[in-house]
Amino acid sequence: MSRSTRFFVFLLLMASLMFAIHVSAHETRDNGVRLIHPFATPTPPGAPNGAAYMDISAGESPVTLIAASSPVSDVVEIHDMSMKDDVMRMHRLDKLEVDAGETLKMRPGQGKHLMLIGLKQPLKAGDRFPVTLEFADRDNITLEVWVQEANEGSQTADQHAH
Ligand SMILES: [Cu+2]
Repeated sequence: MSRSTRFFVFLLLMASLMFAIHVSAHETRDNGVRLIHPFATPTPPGAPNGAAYMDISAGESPVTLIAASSPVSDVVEIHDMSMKDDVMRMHRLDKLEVDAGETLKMRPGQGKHLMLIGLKQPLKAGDRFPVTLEFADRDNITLEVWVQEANEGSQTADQHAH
């Protein structure tokens, strides 16, 4: 292969790699925070609530999430889960703090999540919808959330958040 052919092949490889990353995962970077692969799990028809997950990666300063909202539900609350009397329960948090240099991974069934309360329609795999995050220490950020099965969304986030 000539030098220029090799370079062309290299460019093609890079382009296809970037395309592959682009179609399988997404993230938003803003002012020292990375919001990696926001996703929500599908809901059955008539389900009142849904849940959304993402990785929040803080840069040189901490990140404090204080509220969220979305057009798909009446309310969005920050939730955590805990065991009480052998039953897993959810409770609302006033805020969610991520220390500088740390990454918080939200995963289905594992604790922290955004609760979409009062869904206006079922969430179907393949749908996308916006969520706006409100922070104590920075401007609001609006993200696109992808509706994916729990396994698919979690695996994609894990691969992306290295
Ligand atoms: Cu919840």
